[in-house]
Amino acid sequence: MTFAKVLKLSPYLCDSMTSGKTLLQQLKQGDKKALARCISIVENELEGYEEILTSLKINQSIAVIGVTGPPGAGKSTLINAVIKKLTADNKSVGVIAIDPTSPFNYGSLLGDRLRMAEHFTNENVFIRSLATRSSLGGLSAKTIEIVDVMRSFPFDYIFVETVGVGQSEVEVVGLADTTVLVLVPESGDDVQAMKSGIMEIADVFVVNKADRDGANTFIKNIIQLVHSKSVSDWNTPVIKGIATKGEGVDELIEAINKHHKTGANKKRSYLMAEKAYRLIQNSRMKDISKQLLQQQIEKEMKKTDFNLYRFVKES
Ligand SMILES: Nc1nc2c(ncn2[C@@H]2O[C@H](COP(=O)(O)OP(=O)(O)OP(=O)(O)O)[C@@H](O)[C@H]2O)c(=O)[nH]1
Ligand SMILES: [Mg+2]
Repeated sequence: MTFAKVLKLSPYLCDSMTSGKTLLQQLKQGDKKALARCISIVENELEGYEEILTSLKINQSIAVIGVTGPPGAGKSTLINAVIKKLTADNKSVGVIAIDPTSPFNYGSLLGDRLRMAEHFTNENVFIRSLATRSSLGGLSAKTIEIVDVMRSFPFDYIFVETVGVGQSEVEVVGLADTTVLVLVPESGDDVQAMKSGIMEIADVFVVNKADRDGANTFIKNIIQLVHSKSVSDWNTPVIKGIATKGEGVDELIEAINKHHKTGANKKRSYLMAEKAYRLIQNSRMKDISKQLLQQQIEKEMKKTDFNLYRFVKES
């Protein structure tokens, strides 16, 4: 389908589109309205969404930074402080805050909005919340697609905030070039429990809320763990932060830039494969529902020669 058709068919595209320019051209040129429309089309799988995805001119050189960590660790506050510095330096920043599906985190969306609100009017900042649809609670195919739409816009940096609970912080690795893990002094027990997964996923550690008791001891422990686990030639920084005061923000930006220049490129094909795997999984499983399987199985089980493996093979 051509974009002329997309423009005609999609209810999300309005008349204000200037003639001759396609939505994707506008996206590439940094039109925020076009970006918002493309995201809506992709998010809601409206007419023409596959055409948008297959025609994207994805800029692989944009730094995509995953920011993860336990609920309330200060991820949004930190991103907020980083945006402040980057935009003062005339950089453009996109943020996707992935809403946790758990109702316990429901309030955080509103919180994020308020905390980041001061940037909503800044033309170099684009913030979007996204509901994950992944039933596993991890990285959803939708998130991958929307980050790629964002990558087709001339951002300098894209931040993806996810709440790291169990598996999900491991899965964010497949999405981001650089993964920042935000911990707080109280995270001690969590780190012990999740040690193996956590150490491998993070490219940069931030121990936030360093104004609290136990921060220095916790930082020392993290540094020890990081060094004992280090497998690559990337020297994983452990940054002491007080996001509410903007402390540690310069160091974080420096670490992100450094990692983007050195470490990130090495992971590129690995990350692509991770994303391809998830997208293929998503598209192949699209028509498969457990409910339907149960209905079919109930019918098949009435036959005396029912065999699950034959059933699967024939499905
Ligand atoms: N004392 C102290 N409080 C902080 C610091 N950074 C953030 N906070 C506070 O911690 C609370 C949670 O901060 P958020 O930025 O919403 O944390 P988050 O990790 O984004 O939270 P979720 O998105 O809900 O997981 C807020 O009340 C912040 O003001 C810090 O460095 N020191
Ligand atoms: Mg948040």
